[in-house]
Parts: sequence; structure tokens; C-alpha cells
Amino acid sequence: SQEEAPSTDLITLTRHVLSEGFRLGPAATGDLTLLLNAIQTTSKFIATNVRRARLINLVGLAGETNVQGEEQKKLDVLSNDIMVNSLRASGKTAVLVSEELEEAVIIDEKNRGKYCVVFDPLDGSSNIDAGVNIGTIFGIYHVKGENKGSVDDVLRPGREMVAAGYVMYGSSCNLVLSTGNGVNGYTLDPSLGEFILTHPDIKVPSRGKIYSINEGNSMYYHEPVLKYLSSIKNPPSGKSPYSARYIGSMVADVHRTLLYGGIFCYPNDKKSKSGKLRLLYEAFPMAYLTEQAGGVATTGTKRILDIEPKNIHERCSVFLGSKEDVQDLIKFYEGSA
Ligand code: P6P
Repeated sequence: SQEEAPSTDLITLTRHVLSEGFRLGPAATGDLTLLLNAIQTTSKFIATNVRRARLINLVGLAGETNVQGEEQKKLDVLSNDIMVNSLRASGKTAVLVSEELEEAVIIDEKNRGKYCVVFDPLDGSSNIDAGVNIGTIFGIYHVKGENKGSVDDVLRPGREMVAAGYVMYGSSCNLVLSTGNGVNGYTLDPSLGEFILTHPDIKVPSRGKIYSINEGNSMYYHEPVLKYLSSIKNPPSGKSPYSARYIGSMVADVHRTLLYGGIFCYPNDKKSKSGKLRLLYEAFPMAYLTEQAGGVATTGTKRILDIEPKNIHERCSVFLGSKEDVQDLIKFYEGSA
């Protein structure tokens, strides 16, 4: 077939974010653009290592030595180190919180900037041996007022984030981002080393036909979850049951939910009293993106973005996706269904 003429109007992530920045007017200093560039660079490096990992078994357990006899790092530890160093070197951050680090990183004065980044550098990494898509999830706060940066600048509701996104490493490398004005998806063109705008203005369908939950936990579910699942698996006559899709990698399950609609669930239950997913760097960024794409994200009883975190690694219950599907779920918690 006739090769399509290459687009002559490539919208790269950097150009697109800059154009967003101009929307903010003179207040935009370009700092967020530079911070997002550091995240882009990290993503490209991790994408390369995830791809190589499958070839050279980079995912060996920490403590083993590789052919050069070097201490082998697990890919998620490596991804964390890359991300921390790149964000520090950007000169735009004041506080970093990582799923891999017990304590928050307070950036030294020389490298300090005005943004706080909370992230899971390689979420779902236990799936990498199976070739399942995994990802980096991040959320960005601006420090409060003239703060120099402390844990207080990240123990804030997710609604105060100025940006959030994820990078999904799979057959291609996709970066999905919101800076508070809708959601856009970019695909890495490895030959250019640039993320190109491929999914402008992502909107979650108002209702879907897919539910996504680990039903292996069913015996622990609380009543509202059991009743909701029954309502979509045994619908009133004339309606079709929902399809089950569960990848077990949050970035992949949420990406599909944003694009196709439906509901993604990781509820708290009798075994995991607070749920499994982390509030600051898994639930908040995904809830921010879901709302920016016109969807709903709730614990079942509360808007996720309104939760006031008490510690940087706390967990929360997560239901997110199509507005109508999540609102149906909420009715079961209200006892009104
Ligand atoms: P389960 C991966 O380990 C993860 O943190 C998320 O990416 C994913 O949504 C969840 O845990 C899967 O948990 O209990 O279903 O294996």
C-alpha cells in the first residue's frame, strides 16, 4: 500500500506542554515543562531497560551479579534510582516520594525547585517476566506558598495536584498526562526519541461494558461490592452482563478503562482493611486523570481526590472509570440500590 506521507506537523509532548503553558500566561515560567522533560527522559531510559530486561534477564533478583560481576539491581530499584537522580538534577523539585523509598527525599538547596513529585517508578514490576505491560505513575504538587519543601507539601488532597500522569511500557511506550486542562496521550517514537501526541483530549465513555477486579478476593469483599458485582453479572432480563477484564497491572487496567470505559476496582475488604493500592502515587494520579477525562474516582463513600493523607505510603480503596458505572457502584454503598 502507498506509504503514508510522514506527518509534517509532529506535536511532541514538549511542544504540547509548552503550548499549554502559554495558556497559563506570564505566570508560566516553563519550570513545569522542564520538570516534565526530566520525567520524559526517565521514561525513555526505563522503557529501554524494560525492553532489554526481557532479553538479558535484567529482572534477576537483587543481590545476584551480572556478567560484569556488578551488583545486579532489580529493575524497579534501578527505575527508582534513575527517576530520583533525574528529578533532582532537573533543579525543579523540592520533595520526592517514591514507592521504593521509606522516607520522602528533601532536595538539597543547590538543586531545589518548587515542585513535589510523588511516584511509583515501576508499578506492576512483578508482571515483567510474563511480558505484561507495566508502568510509571506520577503526581505533581507545587510547594505550598514559599515553603522550602517538607513532607507537609505532599500530605495534601490529590485535588491540589497541578499535574499527573503515567507511562505504560509494552509493545509501545505510551505516556498519558494531564496538567489540569484535560488528558492527552503520547506515544514514544523510538527513532526520534520523542513522545508524539497520538490520543488528544481523552474522554472516558459515560458508561462501559467492562468490569475489572481481582475476583480471587471475593470471599473477603464487603456487602456493597458483592451486590454491585452481582448486579452487572446477573442483569435484569434484556440486559447483557458486563465482560471481565483484569490484567493485574494498574497502569494497564486503568489505561484500558480510560479508553474503553467501564469500571476498575481495588476495594478494601476484610483481609486488606485499607485496600492495597497506595493513595499518594497510585490512587491520586489515576483519580486525577480519570476526573480530567470526565470520569469518577471514589473509595465507594468518598471522592478519592478529597482524601487528606496522613502518611506518604497509606493505602486506600479504589473504584474509578465511567461516570455512570461508578455512580451505580456508589448507590450500593449508600444502600440506595
Ligand atoms: P493483585 C501490582 O502489583 C499492583 O500494585 C497494581 O499494579 C495492580 O493493580 C495490583 O497491584 C494487582 O494486585 O492483588 O490483584 O495482584
